[in-house]
Amino acid sequence: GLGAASAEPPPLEQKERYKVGFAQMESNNPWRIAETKSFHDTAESCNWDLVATDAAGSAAKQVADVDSMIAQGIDVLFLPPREEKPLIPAVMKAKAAGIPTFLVDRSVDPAVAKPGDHFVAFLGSDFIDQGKRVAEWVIENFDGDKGVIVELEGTTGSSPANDRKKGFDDRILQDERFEIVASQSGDFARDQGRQVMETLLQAHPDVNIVYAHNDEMAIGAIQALELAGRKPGEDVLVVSIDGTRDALQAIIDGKMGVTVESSPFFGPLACEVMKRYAAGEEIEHWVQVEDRIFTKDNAVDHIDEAY
Ligand code: GZL
Repeated sequence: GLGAASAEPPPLEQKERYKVGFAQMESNNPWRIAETKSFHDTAESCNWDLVATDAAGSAAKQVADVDSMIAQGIDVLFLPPREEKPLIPAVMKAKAAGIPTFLVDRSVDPAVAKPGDHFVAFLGSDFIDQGKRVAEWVIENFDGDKGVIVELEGTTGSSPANDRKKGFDDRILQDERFEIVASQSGDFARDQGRQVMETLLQAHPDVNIVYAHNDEMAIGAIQALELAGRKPGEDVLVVSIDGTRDALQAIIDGKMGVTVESSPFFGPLACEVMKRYAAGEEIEHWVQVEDRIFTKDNAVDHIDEAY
């Protein structure tokens, strides 16, 4: 079978140096690049010999990359699974190989793979809460009597896309002023966000709120809206998640209303949790990251630390 029957994740013995696998999914946006840099920047201070791969947007290649790391003999695996289901085999193979795995920034289908069993823990944000907080900001700050919403979804099948949709939709639809007239994936990418926004704008010229699951797509949507003669921040409200530099600048420029932080800087947290685990400590199944909210009131205070 794929994995040992034991309900415990494999142990991690304390060592001078650790051979650490980091199987990144892609590097096509500032968020991903900042996350990867965070792991490289942490390696020396955490005594890691880092084995880092990049799957260029392919879940299948990400699985293959994990296979090759297992073959090379890593001590521990940090995995940001691109999509909830296709990355399950990678988690199961690492467990079968006796390699403790930490899921970072995204998770896998909880019906199949469990923290404290198939992997040690998930390190990341509460994506449902992020979506809910964006909705609450819209409810609070949208002053029209009818909100016509276009939603730009993240990567299909990824946990942030699933949960940011659930969190936002469930909360916003509690207020009868709002209607979601279209919801389509832009794969968390700026240019796809722009293209999808162009298409949806044709179909829904009365749109006055755009909810993007990440800032890259929000920036793309702003480009599409301006190309069509709309005035983001005046006749259409753009809201999103991440806290990238370009989004904070758009907020300062009055083109974007809010972004809820979803920090990419996982290196230090990964180091701390790995060392606690190696020391034999019980690790909580979800090592949750707290997210700040950035609006016109505080965007300028945080732009220097943004990426
Ligand atoms: C969130 C992460 C998401 C970011 C996007 O932890 O998985 O993936 O919000 C990125 O910008 O593409």
